[in-house]
Amino acid sequence: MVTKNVEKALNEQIKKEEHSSRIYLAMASWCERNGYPGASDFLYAQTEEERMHMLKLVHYLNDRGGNVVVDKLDAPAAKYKSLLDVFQQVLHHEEFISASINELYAICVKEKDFTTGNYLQWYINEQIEEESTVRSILDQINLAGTEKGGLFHIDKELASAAKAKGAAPAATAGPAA
Ligand code: OFO
Repeated sequence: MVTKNVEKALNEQIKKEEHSSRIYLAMASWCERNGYPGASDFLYAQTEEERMHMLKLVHYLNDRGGNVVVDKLDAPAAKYKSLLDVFQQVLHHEEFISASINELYAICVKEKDFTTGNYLQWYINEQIEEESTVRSILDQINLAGTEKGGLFHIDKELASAAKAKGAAPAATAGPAA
């Protein structure tokens, strides 16, 4: 059984992971409408990944005898100034999530719940990887500046990165026949 404090903190993280999924959905949609199909595919794939992060915690909390709360969520921003703005916000959000997971880990240590602390190690490693990926995307966007050819190239790279994640291209994705 998890303690009440760990249950509460896990539920807060579940909410944040689901919210991350919605934030990236709004960004993916903006990119799709604004001529960045590769960035769009990348962010749609990220939407799915965040949902998976949320579901992993839901299953874990249920397995440990806790009660999952499916809470209401705020609407994410719908407009962005540029591709740079989108990825700056992604980094800002991922840093917020990393801090939140660290805080959750600290609660587990305080409550002597080393099983949950151990489980969270996967999330800690995932955050290191995600932050580093977003930082290198931002470096490339900053290098390209407003140069159209550079941004076009970055978008192509993001399409390949999305493909590597196993995402279907947004332009061709549709309901199964
Ligand atoms: Fe990258 O956020 Fe989930 O964990």
